Amino acid sequence: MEKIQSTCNFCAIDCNLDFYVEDGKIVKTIPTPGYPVNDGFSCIKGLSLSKQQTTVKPNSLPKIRQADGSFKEVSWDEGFSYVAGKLKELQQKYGTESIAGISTGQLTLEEFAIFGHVMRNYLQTNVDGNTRLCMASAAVAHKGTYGYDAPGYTLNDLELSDTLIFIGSNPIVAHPIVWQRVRNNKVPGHKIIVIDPRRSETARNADYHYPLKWRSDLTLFYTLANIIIENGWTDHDFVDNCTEKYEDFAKFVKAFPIERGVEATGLTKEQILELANLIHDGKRVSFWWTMGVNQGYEAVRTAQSIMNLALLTGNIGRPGTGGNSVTGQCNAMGSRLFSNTTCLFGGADFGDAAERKRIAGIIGIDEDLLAKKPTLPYNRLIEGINAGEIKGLWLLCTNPRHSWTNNETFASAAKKLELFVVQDIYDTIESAEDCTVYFPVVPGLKKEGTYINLERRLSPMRPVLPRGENEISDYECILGVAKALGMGPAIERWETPRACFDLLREVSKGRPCDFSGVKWDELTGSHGRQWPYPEGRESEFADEQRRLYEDHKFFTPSGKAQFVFEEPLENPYPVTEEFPLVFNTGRGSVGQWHTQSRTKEVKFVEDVSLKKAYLYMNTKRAEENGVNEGDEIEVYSVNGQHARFMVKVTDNVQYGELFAPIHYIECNKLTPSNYDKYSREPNYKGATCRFEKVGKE
Ligand SMILES: Nc1nc2c(c(=O)[nH]1)N[C@H]1C(S)=C(S)[C@@H](COP(=O)(O)OP(=O)(O)OC[C@H]3O[C@@H](n4cnc5c(=O)[nH]c(N)nc54)[C@H](O)[C@@H]3O)O[C@H]1N2
Ligand SMILES: Nc1nc2c(c(=O)[nH]1)N[C@H]1C(S)=C(S)[C@@H](COP(=O)(O)OP(=O)(O)OC[C@H]3O[C@@H](n4cnc5c(=O)[nH]c(N)nc54)[C@H](O)[C@@H]3O)O[C@H]1N2
Ligand code: SF4
Ligand SMILES: [Mo]
Repeated sequence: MEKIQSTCNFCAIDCNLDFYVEDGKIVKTIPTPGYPVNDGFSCIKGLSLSKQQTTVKPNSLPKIRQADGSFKEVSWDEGFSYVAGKLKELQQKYGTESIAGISTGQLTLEEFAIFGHVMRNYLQTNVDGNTRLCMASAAVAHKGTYGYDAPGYTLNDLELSDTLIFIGSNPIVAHPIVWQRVRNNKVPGHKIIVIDPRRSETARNADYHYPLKWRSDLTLFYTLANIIIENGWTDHDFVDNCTEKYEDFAKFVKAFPIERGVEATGLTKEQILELANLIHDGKRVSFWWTMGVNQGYEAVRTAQSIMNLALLTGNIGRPGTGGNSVTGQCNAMGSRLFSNTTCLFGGADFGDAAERKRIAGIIGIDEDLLAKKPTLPYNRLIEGINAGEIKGLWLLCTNPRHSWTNNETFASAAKKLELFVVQDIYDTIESAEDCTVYFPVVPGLKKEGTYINLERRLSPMRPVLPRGENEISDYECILGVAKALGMGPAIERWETPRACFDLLREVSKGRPCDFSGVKWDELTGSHGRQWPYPEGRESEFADEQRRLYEDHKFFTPSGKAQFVFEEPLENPYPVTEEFPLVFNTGRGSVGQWHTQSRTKEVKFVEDVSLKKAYLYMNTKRAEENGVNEGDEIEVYSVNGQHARFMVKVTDNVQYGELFAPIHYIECNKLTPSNYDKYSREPNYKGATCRFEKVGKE
């Protein structure tokens, strides 16, 4: 029996697992003991990865749609030439930007780098990723406050903090290992605080829960800042030496007296004061935010208002502190820096002349062939397809027919495309229904590459299972199309994931994310490596759990962190008489993953979760409307759509909200086409709605 260590490619924890393989089959999976992230633990999703052995069809070939609507199976070479030919033809006929790509934070570093190279550099067009649906707000917020998209914490900080504040974050369901680490916390009297309108699983297990009104976080955090400043609780030593714009910020938050906070959040004066005192009393306060913050109409400023509190109280760069964003997908951190979509490889702006020259030299192309501007954001791509401006789309490792906000807009777009390539491990996903080409690639268990987890740790994916006939990876598939496009010398240095990894190592040199000291072979079977890890200085960075900002130097030109703030906006979807309820959305259970294409990989999920869409309704609301557990309701959204759900009655949601798990396509039928203005991330948790009970047949 052979033991192969690899990385779980579901969530951003990037647990490492030891797969025991016999005769080409996984016979046992054990979370890697001693791995600094998950040390012998994992959740059910990682333990169930071996089910891909049976759920993913072996030896599949590409399929091309024929004139009569049927599919014809073709060889990989035919598939590559067909797609390459069509991409070029569309560009010639309709213009360079008439084709686009949508990528993901669930591929390896090497896979989205080569995709970004082919589509953004060589074909000079737009590629966005599902990272836009998830981490874009955090990325923009980090850049503004810290000067670079660099969350500074290490997971150890969860064990070292005396005051842990989770904001719009439900780790018990979404990041079980984060919760495991919280439970390992031995600091005497440490406090767990949750800020979430819903009494989420995490809120139910916390010491304090502040059930504020939806989208009122920004006003709450400015109010808290005002209380802290007025009471003289500012850490002046830190603020004076390490930050800029404090005076302006202090002046600005004067307009947020406690009454304003009470009015906006629905919390009492006593609750807000209690929270301010908890922050002040803590010696090591850490703030952790996730999608309840990132997915709003003023998400970037809200994320920054959290970082402002950390700066104000000097809770950064020390053990157990930080204004910390928790990442969602296994490699969202990698895609933010290396997908060539919103920044050059390694994080610089597209206009940075010195970086352009350096990067072009490393990857072996003419400088002019590097992408010249950030990609159009996701919503502009979908709008562009619906407007008939974009005619070709290459979609990989994401399922927007289900996950995109106001998802009927994707359904109509998919029907308008002349070329619609879907590259996935399951041809049954909703997005593949209207595709014109389907590329079946192998799952993570059969490929190699690198992931970067939420605390900046590079982690290896290594092939666990042998490949069958015709089985190729995403990397090889993209490379195949690249060659068929005639990229010639422009793709010569990209022959394998390992070669690509070496290019990216070189590219990262001198950047904040410098991982030039991480070698492919050394990463195999290792404890992973957090960036930065510069070549030649390995001994300085030998510690396995490192945090940034310990030296109090940030990545802004002045080296100081910035207070960034702005007057809160009007909610674009306030509750009204017509739409009196908030339509809150999020993760339903530990075993369910996003659009559920991979749920078949997870043990027990099929048995314990409902096949049909459901949502949660407050007990009082249900009683008033004569709705019982198991009844069906039709929900009418402010976006003009309606959909049917089964009701679960609970006191864990507020009277004014419905909570719909995202794992059913009905959920995003009802979410709005509305975005944060800086990050263009969808306001996924912000729709309003009304409902009617459906008579039982
Ligand atoms: N089992 C499982 N785990 C997952 C995933 C999965 O699909 N399944 N997906 C992964 C991914 S990609 C991501 S991004 C993460 C997401 O992880 P989380 O962000 O933790 O999960 P969500 O349930 O989307 O949202 C968290 C909370 O935000 C709250 N919320 C809604 N509106 C507001 C508001 O206005 N203010 C505040 N403060 N809170 C609000 C919701 O009530 C919800 O409890 O999970 C990752 N882990
Ligand atoms: N209302 C609402 N909507 C949301 C959210 C929310 O909180 N509320 N959250 C948003 C967030 S944070 C996210 S991250 C998105 C997620 O949305 P999606 O990315 O659309 O969801 P997934 O189901 O993870 O899709 C991944 C796809 O990749 C395929 N796949 C798996 N492994 C491989 C591989 O190795 N190669 C290839 N080519 N394919 C593979 C899977 O079969 C699946 O079809 O949803 C967003 N949508
Ligand atoms: S889904 Fe996340 S927590 Fe669960 S095993 Fe995978 S990486 Fe670990
Ligand atoms: Mo996500």
